[in-house]
Amino acid sequence: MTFGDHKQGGTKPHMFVQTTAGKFEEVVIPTSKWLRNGRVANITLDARPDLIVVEGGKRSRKYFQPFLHIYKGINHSPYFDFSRPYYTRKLPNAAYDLEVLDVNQDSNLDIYISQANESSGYCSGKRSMCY
Ligand SMILES: [Ca+2]
Ligand SMILES: [Ca+2]
Repeated sequence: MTFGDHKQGGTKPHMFVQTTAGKFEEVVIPTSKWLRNGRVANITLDARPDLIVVEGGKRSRKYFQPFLHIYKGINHSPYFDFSRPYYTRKLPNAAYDLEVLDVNQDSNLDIYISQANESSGYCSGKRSMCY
C-alpha cells in the first residue's frame, strides 16, 4: 500500500492485489482525504480481509480532522466496499500509524492507533513542511 500527499502532486493512495499467480491488480483507494497508514485484517470476522486506515491531521499548515475508517472486504475488484465505511470514528489527534491484533485474546481483533497529541515541531520532509 502507498499512502501520502496525493494533493501535492503524488499519486492517490493505492495497493496491489495479487489476482493470479504473479499478476497484481492496482487498486486505487478513492478518497479525497489524506491517508496516513493502513492495515488489512479480517476485523469483521467473516471470510474476507478488511481495510483499516487512518487519515487526517496537519499538512502544510492546513488541518484535516483525523479519522479511523474500516472498509469491509468484498469478493470482487476493488476488494473493499469504498461506497461507505463499515465503521468510522473521529480521532482526537493526528494519527500516523496503526496496528491490528488481538491483545486481550478474546478472538476479536483490536485496533491500536499511534497519535501525536501535539503537532508543533512535526516535519514531513521539507523544512517548509514543519509546523
Ligand atoms: Ca471481513
Ligand atoms: Ca480483542
